[in-house]
Amino acid sequence: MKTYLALLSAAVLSLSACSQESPAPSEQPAETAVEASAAVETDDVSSAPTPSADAQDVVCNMVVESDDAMRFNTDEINISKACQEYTITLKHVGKIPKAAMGHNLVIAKTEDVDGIVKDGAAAQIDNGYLKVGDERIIAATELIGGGEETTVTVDTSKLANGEKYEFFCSFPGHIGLMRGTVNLVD
Ligand SMILES: [Cu+2]
Repeated sequence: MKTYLALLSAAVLSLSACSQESPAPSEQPAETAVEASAAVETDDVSSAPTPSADAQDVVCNMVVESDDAMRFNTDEINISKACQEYTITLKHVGKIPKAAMGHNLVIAKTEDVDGIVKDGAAAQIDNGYLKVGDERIIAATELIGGGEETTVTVDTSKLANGEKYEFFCSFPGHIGLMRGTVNLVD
């Protein structure tokens, strides 16, 4: 770039030298062009990639919808390893109240899902159908009904490479339709 600028400057100088008879205003556009090039080079340097700049490009949140048909609107959640925290907003776009069609979004290892759901059913609705203090749960939203929404933040340091994770709803009977995979991605 500097070589290019040097050449360009040389060209402008030689142009000026050879065109003494030309009216002065004709030199203006050429000089403006050089200044514009220099400005572009400065921008390039200031926007050079850094780790923090890359991290800002990563999306660390997602909205998941649930409905009166006992469905999530996605069957996978992809969490980037670059996210220290990942925020999931669960929306219930249906109309049926929590007591009859409540949904939550729970994340756990696949091997722990059945146990969490079983203990959750026994925990009753007041506890959001999750056993209090269940350490198998990596993250869980509260239980919501139609028209409501809630948010949970996932601490991604709790997710390990090579491990299988799922998200699901622990409302009794919902696991059959309301579960999907959680993938840790680059
Ligand atoms: Cu549900």
